[in-house]
Amino acid sequence: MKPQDVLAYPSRVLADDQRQRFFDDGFLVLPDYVPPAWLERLRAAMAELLDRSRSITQSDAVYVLEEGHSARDPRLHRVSSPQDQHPAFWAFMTDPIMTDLAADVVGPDVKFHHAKLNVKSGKGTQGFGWHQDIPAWPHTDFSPVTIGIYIDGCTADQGPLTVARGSHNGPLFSMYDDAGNFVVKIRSNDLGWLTDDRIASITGGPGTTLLLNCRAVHGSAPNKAAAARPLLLPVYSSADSFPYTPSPIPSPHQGDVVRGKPARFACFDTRPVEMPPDWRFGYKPVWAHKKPAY
Ligand SMILES: O=C(O)CCC(=O)C(=O)O
Repeated sequence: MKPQDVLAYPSRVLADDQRQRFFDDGFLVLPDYVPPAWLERLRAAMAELLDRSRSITQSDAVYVLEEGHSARDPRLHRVSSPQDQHPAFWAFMTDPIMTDLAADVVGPDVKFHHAKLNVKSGKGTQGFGWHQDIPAWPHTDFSPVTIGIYIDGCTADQGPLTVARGSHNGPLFSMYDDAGNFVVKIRSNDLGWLTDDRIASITGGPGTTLLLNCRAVHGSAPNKAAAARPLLLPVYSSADSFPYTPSPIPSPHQGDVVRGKPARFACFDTRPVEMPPDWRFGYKPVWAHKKPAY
């Protein structure tokens, strides 16, 4: 669904100016949006996953390990599809606290695509170079939104997510490197336009929530602080937005309509999108191309 059609529906969670700011800037920050009871539940679920990762010695389809990971001191960069690893995550992602919020920016019919939990353990080595998300999972339109929740909050030294204001209205950049690897990183010579005054660094207390349009240029530095910086990142789209390609982070829940009703017709935005590699026979994750990723 296109922004002008989304805006024709009444808002459920956001004030009108917040909604407009999301469409103008390509992102919106809601300080302390998720209440403590939910955060407690998510923390307990995350602790279980961290505990399970003790038996893992190499990054796999679920756990991306951070340097120094061991059974005694589990250290994670990411958990892929946390909603398939612990029911609390799926309960949260399908609760109106999330689906009504998503509806305010994608329209009343909301579809789940995928999710990850970027744990970013303390004193870490891995960040995320400047990139755009949509070339990794192209859709028929640009409605997909990532809703990021800082479970424990995020300070400036914890590698906060940084976003280039208004970049969702600019071009999509190549996510391939010169050798043809899909590295999900914009080449430095494509970033001449990125001046400091355009960069928003998203910090905040526990439960602070970020809505991020799928075209927005963003990234983050490694977490240099002692404490981990868990950021839960479910992705939703309008129900009438359909992915062109298999998801790099698959889930049995991909395509579930979590609010409203399924669409019978697809919405098309004909601005071009670079296609990712053919992942039908397996996904080579970004972290497998090089280390550290930032
Ligand atoms: O966790 C972060 O700091 C950045 C995450 C990100 O950019 C991504 O997963 O696409």
